[in-house]
Amino acid sequence: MKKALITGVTGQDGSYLAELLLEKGYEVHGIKRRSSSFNTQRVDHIYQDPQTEKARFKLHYGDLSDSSNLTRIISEVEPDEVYNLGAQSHVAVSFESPEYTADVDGLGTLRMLEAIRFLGLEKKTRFYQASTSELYGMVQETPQRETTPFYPRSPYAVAKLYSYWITVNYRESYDMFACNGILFNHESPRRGETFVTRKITRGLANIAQGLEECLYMGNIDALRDWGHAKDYVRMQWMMLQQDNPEDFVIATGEQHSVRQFIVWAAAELGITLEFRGEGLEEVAVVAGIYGDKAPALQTGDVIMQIDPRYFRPAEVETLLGDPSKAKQKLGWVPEISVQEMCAEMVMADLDAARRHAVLRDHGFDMPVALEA
Ligand code: NDP
Ligand code: GDR
Repeated sequence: MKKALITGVTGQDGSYLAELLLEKGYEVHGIKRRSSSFNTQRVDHIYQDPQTEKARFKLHYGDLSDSSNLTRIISEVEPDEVYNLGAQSHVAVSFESPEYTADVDGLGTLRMLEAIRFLGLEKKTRFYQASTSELYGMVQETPQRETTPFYPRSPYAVAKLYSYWITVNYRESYDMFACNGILFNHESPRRGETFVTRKITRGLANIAQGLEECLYMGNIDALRDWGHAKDYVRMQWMMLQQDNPEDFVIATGEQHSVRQFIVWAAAELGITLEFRGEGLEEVAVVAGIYGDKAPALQTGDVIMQIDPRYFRPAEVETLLGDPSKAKQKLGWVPEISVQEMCAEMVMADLDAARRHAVLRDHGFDMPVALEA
């Protein structure tokens, strides 16, 4: 039985990847951080009682800032495959916590690679690094491919640039099977609530049910190449099954604006929108309502405003990936379209909002977390 170790197992990708590897018969080990509240919601459904002899899903406490902890876990598990998905993954937050982000997203990768080497596992353990389209930042070529020069635009992206190159360096220096997946944005109902797609689907679902009044957004003209996380974790696994380690761009090859995503999400709720005003004064107004998914709204309601708090000190305006290499060499093609993904996310958030609304209507005060 193959053994895999996933850092960031409690995150969006970690949870889908753990599911995929369990389905494939792996023994899956994950590193979770200690937190004062439960932080395993995304993997609770695959939790297995460690007392059970046959348990194939095992969690270890750990942190990418702690070398001795990582070395101990890797020495205990002796994994065939390591997926380094753990990170402070929010670009805007990286401007607020640049040093922590550099430590975890940059040096954390070095700690993992060095632990593998130090333990003499460099010929056994294959390593996947969660690299990112943010490396392209101020884009030098469109669409972006494996050979496009990098120009990072945030502390997050600069830290990930270090991780990209240290992964290449360990491959070249020690003949390790180490690969970078340069993944463009990918989303799902499990996406963190403060990333733009989830903020939109959750915010609009709450507004439709009368739990929130207005969505406050930053740069809605940003352009992204969005795919579904399920498709992208499949590719993470495929990259470690090749004969030789290589880096791959993973993207859909389609680009849309944040504004377009707002329109799609609203349409899933039966709301048509009209954008009025310009720049910081721009708002989205309800132009029509059909169906029964937005009982709290009326024509003319303002449901989105621009808030300069959500602008970043340096923005990545446009990203569009060219996944040709992944298609040609690995036969990978994304199966879920961005519109299907948006619909799935809206429906999941609408379900949650309806549950909240029922509790509210029966006198149970259940505050909805609003800070995004
Ligand atoms: P999430 O933010 O959903 O998950 C990040 C995971 O990393 C969580 O499990 C988190 O733990 C964990 N983590 C955070 N800090 C530490 C730390 N100090 N030590 C150990 N673990 C830590 O991210 P995604 O699942 O979306 O992304 C996975 C990886 O892929 C990340 O590295 C991200 O930067 C990268 N990436 C993501 C893309 C995307 O569009 N989703 C695109 C390209 C790259 P906790 O749950 O406790 O917070
Ligand atoms: P990104 O994702 O920065 O691309 O990083 P995010 O969803 O945060 O932003 C995408 C774009 O939307 C604009 N935007 C807003 N973003 C947020 N979060 N909140 C807002 O209110 C808002 N308004 C507009 C942003 O300015 C940006 O242009 C994600 C993360 O998953 C990284 O870890 C990963 O490496 C990259 O995708 C690829």
